[in-house]
Amino acid sequence: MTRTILIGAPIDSGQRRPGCLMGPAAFRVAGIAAAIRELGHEVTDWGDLALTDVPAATCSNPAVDQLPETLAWTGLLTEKVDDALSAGAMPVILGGDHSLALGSVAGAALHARRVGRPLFLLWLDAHSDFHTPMTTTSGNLHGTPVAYIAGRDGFDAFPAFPQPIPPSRICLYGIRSVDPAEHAALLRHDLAINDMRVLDEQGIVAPLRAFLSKVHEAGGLLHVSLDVDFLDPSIAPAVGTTVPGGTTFREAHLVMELLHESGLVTSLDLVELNPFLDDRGRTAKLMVDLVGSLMGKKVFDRPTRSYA
Ligand code: HAR
Ligand code: MN
Ligand code: MN
Ligand code: MN
Repeated sequence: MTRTILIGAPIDSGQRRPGCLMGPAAFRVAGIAAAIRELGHEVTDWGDLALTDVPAATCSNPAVDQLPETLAWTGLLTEKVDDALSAGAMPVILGGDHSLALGSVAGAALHARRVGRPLFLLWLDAHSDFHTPMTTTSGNLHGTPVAYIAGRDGFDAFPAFPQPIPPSRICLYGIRSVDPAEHAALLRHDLAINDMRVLDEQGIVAPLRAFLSKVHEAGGLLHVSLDVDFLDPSIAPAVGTTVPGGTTFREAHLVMELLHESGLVTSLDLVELNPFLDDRGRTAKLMVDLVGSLMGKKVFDRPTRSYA
């Protein structure tokens, strides 16, 4: 039994297409609490967070959009995710665009530092999100969290990341859209880059098992950040930044099943769902089904490989 805490994060300051702020409501309508509870877990819903105060802020790249809002959300999420972990629960953050990971992973890092365990990051996404506020050309801060988490320079407007995750503990999975500045920076950092070419060639299982073994051996905490566009747009249309060639229904479920079996996941983001673009809730429902697999839903209860 896992104690889970749902944290609604109606954030859409990380990009310019309205709609992600309806994400938390759509996850609830699609039955996320019941789906987790049915599997024997405890669910507490902290409701939706709200900003009370948005201090002015600027940065030297004029392209950067909605910096003050994103900074305020980052501070709030950092605190709430740390609180949920410190209460002994698994926070499930209902986004909101991917800029929320600037805060959610910072909260996990604060907690990891306090308990003296290494934090690992699995980034399930079409995008590498490795821009800094200095390199982004779109100005959309949802394209920057991995760089912040890895401790790259260029985040002067942000609080220093609590304890940057060494790139060797970060695994990008499913990527197929990388901008030139991100590409150049990725070549200088030692992240596990499992782009779709790697997954086509090696299969969806082997690179994930290799990463999970590392987490297990290090006694690590594992934050999983699931972007809707990790999935192929044909099965998950409700996202503003679709990229063809994503994971299939079964590949995505298999990733979630392996994560469950590992017993290693300690916090989870669900991001980039834009319900305004959905087709009768199918993307929201698929995301909830995937959470079910991550929390232990299976067809047959056969003995499984454990990392614990
Ligand atoms: N790399 C592009 C940019 O920085 C697109 C980023 C899109 N990011 C997300 N999250 N949708 O992965 O603008
Ligand atoms: Mn706190
Ligand atoms: Mn993303
Ligand atoms: Mn993405």
